[in-house]
Amino acid sequence: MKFNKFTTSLLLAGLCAAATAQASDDRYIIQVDNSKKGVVKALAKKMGAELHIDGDGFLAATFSGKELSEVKGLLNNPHIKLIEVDQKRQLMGLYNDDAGDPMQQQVAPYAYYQSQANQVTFDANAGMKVCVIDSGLDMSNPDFIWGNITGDNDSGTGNWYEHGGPHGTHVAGTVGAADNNIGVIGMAPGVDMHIIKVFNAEGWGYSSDLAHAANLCSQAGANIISMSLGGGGANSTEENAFVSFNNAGGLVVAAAGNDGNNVRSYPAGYPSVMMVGANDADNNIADFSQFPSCQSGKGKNAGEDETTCVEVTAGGVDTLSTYPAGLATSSSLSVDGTAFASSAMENSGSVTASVYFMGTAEATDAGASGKVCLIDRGNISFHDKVANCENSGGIGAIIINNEAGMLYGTLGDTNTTSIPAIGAAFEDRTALLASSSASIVIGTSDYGLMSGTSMATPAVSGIAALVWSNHPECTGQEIRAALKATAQDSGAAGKDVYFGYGIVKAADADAYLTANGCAGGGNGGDLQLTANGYKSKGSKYVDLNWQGASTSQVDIFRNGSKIVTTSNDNSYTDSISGKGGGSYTYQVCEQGSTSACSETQTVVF
Ligand SMILES: [Ca+2]
Ligand SMILES: [Ca+2]
Ligand SMILES: [Ca+2]
Repeated sequence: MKFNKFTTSLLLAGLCAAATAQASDDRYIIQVDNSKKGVVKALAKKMGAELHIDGDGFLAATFSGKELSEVKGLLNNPHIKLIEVDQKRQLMGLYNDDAGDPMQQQVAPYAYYQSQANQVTFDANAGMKVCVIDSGLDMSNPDFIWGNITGDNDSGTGNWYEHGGPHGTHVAGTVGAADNNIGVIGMAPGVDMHIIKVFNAEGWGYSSDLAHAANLCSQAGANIISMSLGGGGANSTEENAFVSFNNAGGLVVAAAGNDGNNVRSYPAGYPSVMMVGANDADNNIADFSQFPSCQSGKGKNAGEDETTCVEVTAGGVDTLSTYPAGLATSSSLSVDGTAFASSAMENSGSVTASVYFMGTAEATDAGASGKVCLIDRGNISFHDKVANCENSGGIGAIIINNEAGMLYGTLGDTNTTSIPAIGAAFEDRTALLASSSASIVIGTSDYGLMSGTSMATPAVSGIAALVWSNHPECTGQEIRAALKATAQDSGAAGKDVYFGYGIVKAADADAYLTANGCAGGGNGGDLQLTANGYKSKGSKYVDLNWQGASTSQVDIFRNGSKIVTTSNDNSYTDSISGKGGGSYTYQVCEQGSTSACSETQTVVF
């Protein structure tokens, strides 16, 4: 049932990847009183410096071949306040994680800013509750308000508050990690959550199915169900459970899947469930994010149905969130006293030594003995490079990417090495090769990175709770429509199969609901529906009449599921098989839309 690529990037990369700086060779900043700058400039030039910037209260200059201590010695002048390395900033994403170590301070993940969660205040008194159906939430992580969290145990998977792998803990943190002074921050910080543990490291273990889990969410009073899981087959029992949840005013969110193809996964593929894809920090689609077509039905019933494909996306590439305590791996790298971005590859430990460049390290090299090996990516496996370093007497390994960006990787399932090995960014290669000594630390953390539509899904669920908490009078389907109406178009212009409507934006959705009310401001504001039920010869019929739709065909929904796409001739008669009474809700929407719709009308037999 669950995606087999859930944990594509389970291994944690350096937590400060986006925040560290590179010291460029021999370039320094000199802080000096403006009135004395002329004197210092002359002195610096005399020492052979190449002046780059004559700034307000500072100079920036290159002193070729000279270290910081040498420059300080040369420029021994009372007017100089400070001399420091001129840090060269790396290219960053459009959105970045906060700088710092989440074990020491709170670090907001990039998606928090990308989705405007920082611009909307969560109303904890609105009664929002998110039900997370996943692998449990481990109580060892300190970044949750545990008094707001409940769950259901099951004999198949054990206690909900003990993890069955870090996935569920990571997902829950994205929804609702606390706003405090440590860890990360959820999209709806501290929101009430109900945890249903349906799988663990051994796989799917729940004694029943998602329909049962959905009912437990409903019994717990949840407004939102968040499912970072999925699989191939549709199942009417499951689908009915989600339709019922929606009809009671709820919202159901699920992951599109991580296979990078156009397969439609379930539960996300059900019309009742909002399908979420993943984007990165630069507003690009994740290469793993599935993109099923929006075509559904066969023959004359075939048509566009936007509820069967990706509706929106959120950040899901290298997402920083909570782990069971100590289960994440963190790394740090500094060379000649300057911190550089890194990613932990394998083996824990802390080493400091001179560096030795081994090229691509395709053979052992006695020169590496007692040193930290600097190794270029390419030609042979990461594992064999590290093994050649270790077999040469090397005590640590830094593998440098051979293309732009950070090198993320592991040494594989049959790792025979024991020395700490980290990845480094290609952009830092020159500086690393020019360095003399390096310190590598690989340790454990309570916070780490994962990638997947599994990470984008709780972002959308949390944003829905955040927005909804400010508009508690709205239904889940109205929140869903508002998130789509205000999503930022990305990728190909207009709605597309990768992004759906685009990247969710909390502040824009909040403003949209404030301006337009729960029904929104779409074309559907004018769509009026009446429904009249009657029985004839033992069968139930409902005459539907509507006005105000602008498309040539309309979609008709019964109990939250589309029953037909029919011509926009203002009337349709639905027939319901089966004896007995019952209550049925109807809605008419412009074709392919779930936002340009009439109000819901209910018929009771
Ligand atoms: Ca926190
Ligand atoms: Ca769907
Ligand atoms: Ca688009």
